[in-house]
Order: sequence, then C-alpha cells, then structure tokens
Amino acid sequence: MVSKKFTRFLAVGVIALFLGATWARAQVPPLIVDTDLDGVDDAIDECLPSDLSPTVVINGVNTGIPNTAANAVGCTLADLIQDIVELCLADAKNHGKFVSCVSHETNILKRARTISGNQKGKIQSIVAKMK
Ligand SMILES: [Ca+2]
Repeated sequence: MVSKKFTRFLAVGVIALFLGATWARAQVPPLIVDTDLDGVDDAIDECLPSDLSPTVVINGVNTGIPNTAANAVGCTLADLIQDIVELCLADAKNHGKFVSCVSHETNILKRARTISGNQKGKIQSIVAKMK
C-alpha cells in the first residue's frame, strides 16, 4: 500500500522536476552559429568565410604582415586587404589606377592605425607587381 505522504512526495517531486526543466530551458542562451570559426556570430559577420591565415597573402604573395583576429563585424586584416584588392581590380580602368586605388584604401587603414606605414609599403610593392 502506498501512503498518502509518499504519493504527495512523488507529486511534489514530479512538479519540481517539471519546473526545473522549464527553468533550465529558459536559461539556454540563444543559438550562435559561427560558420567560419572566427568568434563572430554569422548573423552579424560581414566576412564569410574569413581568411584566418597567419599572415596576409595578396595574389599568392605572402606579405609577412601578421593577420589579425576578426574585428567586431567578423573581418580579419586579410579579409580587409582582399576586399580592397578586389574592389580596386573591379573599379580601376588600368594598372596605374589600380595601384593608386589600393594606395588610397590602405592609407585609410594606416590612418586608422590598422596597419603601419611599413606594412602599407609592403602591400603597395606587391600590388605594383600584379598584372
Ligand atoms: Ca568572418
């Protein structure tokens, strides 16, 4: 025979379990998807997939410039430089204008202290040799 006390004990236990599970479900943080594993949620990642190479490589040439971790919007330095090169290649009418475009864009990175003057020089020297 099951006593009333034991039945009540079981009922309270089941309710406690249900409430506990509900509480635990409420505590689960929203699902974060980070496809390129750069630490930035895909929902706000403007560079998918990111170039996580240790150094910045332009057109197959290693600049030796250390790549950075992704910024707040999910872009590494390699992503930014690649974007600049692609944008300038698409916009420039000739090689001179391409080199000038990269110079202009990397100047912005230099002023923002994202790259040093020496690093800007390395980038310029590589893009000047691109065909
Ligand atoms: Ca990214």
